[in-house]
Amino acid sequence: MSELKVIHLDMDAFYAAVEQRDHPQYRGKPVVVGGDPKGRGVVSTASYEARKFGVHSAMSCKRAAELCPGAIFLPVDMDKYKKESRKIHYIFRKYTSIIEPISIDEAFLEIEDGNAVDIAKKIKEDIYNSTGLTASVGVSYNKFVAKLASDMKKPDGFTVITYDDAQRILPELPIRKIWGVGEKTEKELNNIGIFTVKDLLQYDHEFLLKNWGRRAHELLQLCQGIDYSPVQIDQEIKSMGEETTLKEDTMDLDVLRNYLKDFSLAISGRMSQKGIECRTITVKIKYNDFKIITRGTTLNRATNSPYTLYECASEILDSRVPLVRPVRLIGLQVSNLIYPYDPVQISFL
Ligand code: TTP
Ligand code: MG
Repeated sequence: MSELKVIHLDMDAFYAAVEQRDHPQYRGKPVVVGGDPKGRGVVSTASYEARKFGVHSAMSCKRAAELCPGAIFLPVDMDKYKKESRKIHYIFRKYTSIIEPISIDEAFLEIEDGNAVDIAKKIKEDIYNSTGLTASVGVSYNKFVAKLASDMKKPDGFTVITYDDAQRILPELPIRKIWGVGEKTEKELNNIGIFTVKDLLQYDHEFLLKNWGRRAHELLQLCQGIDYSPVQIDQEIKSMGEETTLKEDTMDLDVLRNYLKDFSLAISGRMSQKGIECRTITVKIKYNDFKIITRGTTLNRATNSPYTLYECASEILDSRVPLVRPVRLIGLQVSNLIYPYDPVQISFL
């Protein structure tokens, strides 16, 4: 169980690093990729120089420009990042067949034969030699600890955490570092006096299990460095969507369009985080008699732009959804998903 065999790799400031590689004049400077400084759009990522000013992913570009007035704003060049992502995934495949891609720049690898620490070093070097980009790498005995490791010395980090190291390191960590502890759970735990992993481990386990059930069990396991989740090869989802049952049934197109606008933004955010694009966009409507209709469009070119999603969705709503009765539910779904590291495209490298 404590054998070091899992590697987690995550590229550093991925989109910004690609731009700095391709434009030497931007190296060492605060670079923000995504949107523009006039306040349109959101930050996809920021170089480490810009992060010192507090700029981070998903922040509005307007806010980023306020925090870092000298920032260089660059548009997202998805095709370029996808090409790099494919190169990186191609490198992974030279070393192991057990790969779980997590996003455009991140993956778990399991090493069955050989020394995972040596192999991880080789992969990191190989990535740098073939792309000129740095990855932060963690090696450990399970996925959870390997990810903690890769995050520890970013950027350009290389961290190995053994089982004994984990027993020493984990108790000192803030509880937020544990998988599944988001803002909401962190608050709940803080409210009962739990701020660190040690606090949780020392808390009355019976109380936690009684009140939180399975969630507490999982949390206690992770806090002790236990994670049995396997590195899974085929984790690709086939579609993503959002839907809402309306507070009041409606036939008002503006109200329905507004939902589609929100859904487009939310889905596009989730797609761009994973570097996924879609070709099919589907609107779902449930009328107040519970009859459901779905109408979709397939595009020639894959996209993850919120504007394109919204344009297609509202076009479908306007022209292909008869408003014969009040609507009680509206949804938007994207499918025909294209993954950034899609192996069929390797021959184009
Ligand atoms: P991350 O790995 O989360 O971030 P990063 O590589 O830029 O920085 P680091 O790992 O060093 O902390 O995401 C990878 C890429 O995914 C990122 O370069 C841009 C894109 N992305 C978005 O477009 N929107 C987002 O909200 C996030 C988090 C990432
Ligand atoms: Mg990254």
